[in-house]
Amino acid sequence: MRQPHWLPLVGLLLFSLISSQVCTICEVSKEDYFRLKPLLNTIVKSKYTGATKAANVLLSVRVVGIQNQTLEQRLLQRVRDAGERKVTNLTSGQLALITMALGACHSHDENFIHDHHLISQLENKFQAEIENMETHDGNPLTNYYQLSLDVLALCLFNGSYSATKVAEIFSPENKNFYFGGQFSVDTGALAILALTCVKRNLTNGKIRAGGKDLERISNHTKALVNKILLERKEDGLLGNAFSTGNAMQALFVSSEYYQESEWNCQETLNTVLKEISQGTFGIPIAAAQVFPALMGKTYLDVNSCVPRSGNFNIPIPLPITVAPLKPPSYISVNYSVRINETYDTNVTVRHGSVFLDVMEQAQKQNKTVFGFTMVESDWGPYITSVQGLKASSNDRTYWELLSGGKPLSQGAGNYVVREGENLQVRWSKY
Ligand code: B12
Ligand SMILES: *[C@@H]1O[C@H](CO)[C@@H](O)[C@H](O)[C@H]1NC(C)=O
Ligand SMILES: *[C@@H]1O[C@H](CO)[C@@H](O)[C@H](O)[C@H]1NC(C)=O
Ligand SMILES: *[C@@H]1O[C@H](CO)[C@@H](O)[C@H](O)[C@H]1NC(C)=O
Ligand SMILES: *[C@@H]1O[C@H](CO)[C@@H](O)[C@H](O)[C@H]1NC(C)=O
Ligand SMILES: *[C@@H]1O[C@H](CO)[C@@H](O)[C@H](O)[C@H]1NC(C)=O
Ligand SMILES: *[C@@H]1O[C@H](CO)[C@@H](O)[C@H](O)[C@H]1NC(C)=O
Ligand SMILES: *[C@@H]1O[C@H](CO)[C@@H](O)[C@H](O)[C@H]1NC(C)=O
Ligand SMILES: *[C@@H]1O[C@H](CO)[C@@H](O)[C@H](O)[C@H]1NC(C)=O
Ligand SMILES: *[C@@H]1O[C@H](CO)[C@@H](O)[C@H](O)[C@H]1NC(C)=O
Repeated sequence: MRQPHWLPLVGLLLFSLISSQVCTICEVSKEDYFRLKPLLNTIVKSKYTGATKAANVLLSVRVVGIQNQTLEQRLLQRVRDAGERKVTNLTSGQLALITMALGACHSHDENFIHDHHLISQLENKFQAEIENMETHDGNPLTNYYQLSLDVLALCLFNGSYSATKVAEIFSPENKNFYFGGQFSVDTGALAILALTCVKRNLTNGKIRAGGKDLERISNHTKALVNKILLERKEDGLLGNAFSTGNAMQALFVSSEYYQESEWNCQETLNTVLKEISQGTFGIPIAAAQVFPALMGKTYLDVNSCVPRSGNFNIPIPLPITVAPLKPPSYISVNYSVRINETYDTNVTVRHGSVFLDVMEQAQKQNKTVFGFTMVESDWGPYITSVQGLKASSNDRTYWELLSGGKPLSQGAGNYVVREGENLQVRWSKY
């Protein structure tokens, strides 16, 4: 029996309809896996003390499919510790990351999520964020990056949340998408992942909602995608090197909202590979955040992991760089604290010192003027106060780090200072 001649056409039409829904993904080819080796080294060699850092890394390790039992057990131990003991002290986003890491890839730790009621605790923390917004001029307890993580985790692990509320708070004009007037690519990217998950669940018909929510969520996603594409730099980075991995994930899952000509994925990928070779992602959290996208994976894949074939451990001859033995040399920089007034000083530190060394040196000179406090975070030391003046989420205030008047894209613990530089910590509003 002959098939009607139009059948293949229907097939083609269906195929193109479906494939337009499917993500356009570029990923590192197998021959280039060796270029990811620095990321892997950073991840396996690090000591993990903080639970959320371990969670972020575990999430990536699982989503990417890195097979290393020793590493996974080490990370898991840290993450479980936090899930058992300190849940009340975690921020909402920290708990969301821990939940996603434990739940990723249907590991046995899913029972842990259930036994320790992590989902209902996350629902409460998300609720508390929203209540804080209602009482503090729209400011959440933490930030929208974390609210996005919350919605993502609740959506992926069948927690309850209101799609209407999500559609309401994630409006792209909301001030929480901006720091000092600048669109935060990381924040927008995580929001797109969260909104996409919610949208998929709405279209599945598994959760109830009006078509209005779906339409608003689609509109928000499209607007956020446009904002990310506007932050594309000449070399293809989206925002900066540290936001690019998150932004790639977002663009992978939202390809129905932009034209292929609007984003050259391969160019972005190549630039990220170049940044890897320059040591840009030298801290585990940075390596963990960029890794999934390079393998064409996103956080939405946590429930459908496929074990990796091919491995990153192709032995490659590492160039042996012998550091020349030089006597320690010193450099001096101009360091200032700006509140309403500016207090400056000339600080001398060893060559190769970081911003934090400068701050400590200045603090020794004059504790009243240059005294500061910090907390250890996943990205390193976060400066919380200078001259006793404390940063506050409720007031959207923080201590901004600058060099030559320009904000730095690294923290005090990682930014290496240079001779004659004008460094500043500035009391700022975001
Ligand atoms: C929100 C946010 C902020 C907020 C934090 C306050 C708040 N209300 O939440 C504000 C706007 C104040 C901020 C400030 C800075 N940030 Co910021 N921030 C973020 C963002 C978008 C989310 C962080 C988060 O909540 N993570 C999730 C939770 C679960 O993890 P967490 O570890 O508990 O989160 C805390 C820390 O991350 C800390 N934090 C936020 N930013 C930074 C930066 C550094 C260097 C450190 C050590 C800690 C830190 O605040 C979070 C909330 O308490 C990330 C994006 C990303 N990809 O991670 C950028 C990000 C971490 N920030 C970055 C930078 C560079 C800074 C600044 C150094 C900018 C500057 N020039 O001053 C300052 C920090 C200065 C200081 N005082 O030490 C970079 C770090 C890159 C790197 N290699 O180190 C990121 C990755 C953005 C980017 N793509 O460039 N940030
Ligand atoms: C696996 O992880 C452990 C612990 O982090 C590390 O010591 C080891 O070198 C890793 N193995 C490989 C093959 O990367
Ligand atoms: C939680 O935080 C409080 C106040 O910061 C502290 O006293 C308490 O020891 C912390 N609890 C845990 C389990 O870390
Ligand atoms: C969430 O619910 C869906 C459909 O009801 C189910 O297929 C899925 O396994 C559930 N996921 C988790 C993590 O419980
Ligand atoms: C919601 O969507 C996520 C991601 O597609 C999926 O893993 C989850 O099972 C869905 N939940 C429900 C209840 O459909
Ligand atoms: C979504 O966007 C379309 C086109 O810009 C607009 O007509 C529509 O009113 C928007 N829908 C909602 C619910 O905001
Ligand atoms: C040091 O920085 C402060 C604040 O930016 C500036 O006022 C001062 O002129 C600088 N000093 C020198 C020697 O450059
Ligand atoms: C800075 O000056 C303004 C205006 O005089 C004042 O309202 C504000 O409290 C001052 N800020 C600080 C941190 O001293
Ligand atoms: C800072 O101090 C060093 C050493 O005391 C000196 O060589 C340098 O000229 C000073 N720099 C400035 C800008 O005053
Ligand atoms: C610190 O600086 C302040 C303001 O310049 C000054 O009044 C104070 O005497 C200084 N303290 C020390 C210990 O040098």
